[in-house]
Amino acid sequence: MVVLSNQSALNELFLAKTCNPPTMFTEVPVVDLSRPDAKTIMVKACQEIGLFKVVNHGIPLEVITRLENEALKFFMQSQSHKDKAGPPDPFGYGSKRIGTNGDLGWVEYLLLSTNPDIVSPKTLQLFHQNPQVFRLCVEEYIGAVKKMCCEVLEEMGEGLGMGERNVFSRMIREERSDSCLRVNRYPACPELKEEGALSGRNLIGFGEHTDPQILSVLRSNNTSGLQICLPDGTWVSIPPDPSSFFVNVGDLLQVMTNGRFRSVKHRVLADSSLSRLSMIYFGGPCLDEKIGPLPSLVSREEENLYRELTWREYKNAAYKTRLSDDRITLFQKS
Ligand code: GA4
Repeated sequence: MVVLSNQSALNELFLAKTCNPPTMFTEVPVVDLSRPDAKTIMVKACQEIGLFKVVNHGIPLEVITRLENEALKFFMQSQSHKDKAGPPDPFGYGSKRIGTNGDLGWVEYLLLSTNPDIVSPKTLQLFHQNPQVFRLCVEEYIGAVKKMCCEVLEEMGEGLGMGERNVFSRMIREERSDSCLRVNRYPACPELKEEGALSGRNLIGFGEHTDPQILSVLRSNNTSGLQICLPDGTWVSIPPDPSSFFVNVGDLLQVMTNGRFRSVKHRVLADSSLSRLSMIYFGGPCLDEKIGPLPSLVSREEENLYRELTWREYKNAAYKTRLSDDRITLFQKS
């Protein structure tokens, strides 16, 4: 359980203004991966919103629940036990602190590399109680989500009319692809509904940000909390759906599509009575991959909006920023 030790730290987690109950976004585009119109719907969604929901994704429910249960078992351990697997640098267990630059959230989490060769001593600690089972569940889940992520990226390639459909997916399929898995638990915060100063306020679980990688694939339990920022600047809540996956565009995909796709700003708010558990796969390329607008996606009349950087350069710079910073400007041409 996350315990915030002092009132000032807690205060930092409240949104500046008390907001009205958030608007539920009922128009989340739905991509049925088994249908021929999947590519058209996802391209439109990436251009207009930066997020869509995937149904008929082919990932067995057991693969999801096996990892979810193992993660819950880990989070239910004592704080001192969990802390042995942290702090994340960058992989391992973390609580309240996000990144290394002072961001805080009402959240505890596990960050894991998807590369089985990168097993830090902390990650070993994490697998300590039941090493085989947890590890197998993580590998099984990553294998399934990565496959689906590549399928989505190939549909996108086709939907964008690119000659080769695997331009994006091959970056993720690469053996040295720098992808990661994050498991977040947002504990319920009963103080939000009790009488008193905290009641009716909004508590930040994970502050607003865009994801730096190519594509993020999220699955959560049935607790709401995820919000996205629409192009007009309004924040809306995404109704949870544990049987589906939510896919959002990351910064690298915005850059490669020369701004055609939108790396969507999102955040998570804590709930007063329900805890939220989400598992997010961040699909990224190899550290040495050069990223810039793809010539096949920039028409003759258009200008390149971004310069070229390797993922290593962008990632190193991004990790020095605060969560809410606009990192994509690092790519912008001066
Ligand atoms: C946001 C997306 C992923 O969760 C993450 C995050 C990372 C971290 O938690 O260490 C970052 C954040 C994320 C972007 C800016 C930096 C790095 C925290 C932070 C303040 C794992 C990622 O790749 O970038």
